[in-house]
Amino acid sequence: MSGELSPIDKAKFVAAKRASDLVEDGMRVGLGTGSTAAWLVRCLGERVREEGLRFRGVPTSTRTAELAREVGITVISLDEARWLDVTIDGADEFDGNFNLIKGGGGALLQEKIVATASDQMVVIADAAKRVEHLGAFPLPVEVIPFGWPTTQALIEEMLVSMDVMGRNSTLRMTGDAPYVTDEGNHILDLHLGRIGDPRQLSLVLNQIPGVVENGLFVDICDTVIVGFGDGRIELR
Ligand code: ABF
Repeated sequence: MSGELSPIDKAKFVAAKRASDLVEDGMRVGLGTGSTAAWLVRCLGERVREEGLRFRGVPTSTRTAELAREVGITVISLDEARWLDVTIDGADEFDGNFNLIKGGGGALLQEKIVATASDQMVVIADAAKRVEHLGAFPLPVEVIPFGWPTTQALIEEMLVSMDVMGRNSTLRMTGDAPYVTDEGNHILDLHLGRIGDPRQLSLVLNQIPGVVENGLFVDICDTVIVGFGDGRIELR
């Protein structure tokens, strides 16, 4: 399945492959979104086909749901599962305290709900995602379309009193139109440079009317499996 891969894809693949071994018969498993999570879904599909592994997956996006069905995974909704044994997902950045930035793929809302409903969250990532301080990757914030420029202004005003370097934000676009999430919302990407206190920022962002959820995952991730281009993995 992995064939001849570029170093970055190899890193994602080996992390995903190692994480796929954590899944056991009977489990309910949150399936993340993004290119690393897609490797995980393919690896799990292979185990279903070749070993007869029986588990149920709760996808975090329509993209992941489609791929999971395609590779033979039994897909159920979070309503049916209620609670999950483990969620395995990618990330855009992770720091030494397992704080994450997620949402570059636009699926942060379902990803956060599913991860929070899990006994364990395992992040799979290539080594380039490890950072000293979160924030070089723009922080995605999902906002209601109604009045989004007002929400954006409120966010930028609030950032003045936060421990961050940059303060501007951009509406994520798909071509000429605003990007629309699976829940029908838009995404503002906050260009912060460096986030001094992820927990505080996350709490304050979620108090602003119009903000649905933000891409900071604090105290949610339990383990990070890091993949390297030469095929090595590290468990943290
Ligand atoms: C999802 O996919 C995200 O929350 C994150 O934005 C992204 C990571 O993508 P990739 O695995 O393609 O780098 O997990």
